[in-house]
Amino acid sequence: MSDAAKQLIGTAMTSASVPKPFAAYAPSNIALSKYWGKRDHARNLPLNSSLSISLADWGSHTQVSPSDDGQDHVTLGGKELALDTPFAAKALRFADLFRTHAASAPLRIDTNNTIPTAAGLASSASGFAALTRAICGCFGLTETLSEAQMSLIARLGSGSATRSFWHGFVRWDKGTREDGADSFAHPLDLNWPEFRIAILPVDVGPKSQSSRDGMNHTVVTSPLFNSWPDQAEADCAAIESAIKEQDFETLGPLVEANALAMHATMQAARPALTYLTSESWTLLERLWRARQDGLRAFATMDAGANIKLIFLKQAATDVMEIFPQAQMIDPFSKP
Ligand code: 2P0
Repeated sequence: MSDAAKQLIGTAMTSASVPKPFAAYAPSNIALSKYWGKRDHARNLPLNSSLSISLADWGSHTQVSPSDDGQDHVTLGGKELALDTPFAAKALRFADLFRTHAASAPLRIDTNNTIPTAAGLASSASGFAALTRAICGCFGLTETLSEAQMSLIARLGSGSATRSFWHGFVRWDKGTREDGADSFAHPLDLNWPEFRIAILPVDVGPKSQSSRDGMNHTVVTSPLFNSWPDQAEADCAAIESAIKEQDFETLGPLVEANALAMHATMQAARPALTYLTSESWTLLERLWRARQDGLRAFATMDAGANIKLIFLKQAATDVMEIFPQAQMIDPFSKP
């Protein structure tokens, strides 16, 4: 069966120019309505739509250039990586999608992440989005391919990368086509300057299980997963409406409920999968107690132990007092 992303690349590469160095940036993102479960593994096609907020200047800077010694090179944070390390191998496998049409193009891929290591946030979303932009720029395709088309292509690297092409709120429509032609993201195109995010780091080490494996294990073994895709689709629509109305009192509870429902599907998997640790739950309990005392902040959690809070600017002082370790992000600040 044909693949829409590969077809797009193939068509675009017929007008590729001689490779030249090109640097790109993409922000990381946090899903407010989660992507959890695939209908197609090879294409990272999701079972449900999702909606995220981008993390402004927390993301990935990637430069792709023609290599001057005939060999591929991959660096991360200024350090040259062996080409068989997972990061280098994944980046080159992705670059190969383009190079099947320009086979003799050895490349240098230099990536620097600006996400504080202490925040413990995975960067595959910003990494594959920045890599897609930089490869397209290197081959002179930035006029040929739209942002939406690049979002569709980045999906082949990592699902969450689909949402990392814009600042602010971004929705990834699941699409229904088998070739993935209608599964890409678009920005909601609205400003909400008071909107804030705080990261509460819990465990900044590598994940116990990759989200890719965790997702698949949940889909295959969790008896609670059956109810997830419809619920997630409904949550995504309701969360989009609440954002458009800038109705935080509706948005916050929906975001928290969506994250807890995703984690419930994992806990019901056989054997159970849990990314949340006792420290995560302690923080959630502290949040819930603070909410009873009037704090207007809500939590979301991904495939890791860290807690992320959403709130409005007026709650920032209280959030910092209750959670002094919070790392604050202003997603609509101008970079
Ligand atoms: C999300 N996560 O919507 C969800 C919530 C984790 C929990 O997208 O297999 O690394 O590369 O498509 O994008 C993490 O999954 O998975 C993720 P692949 P990805 O942000």
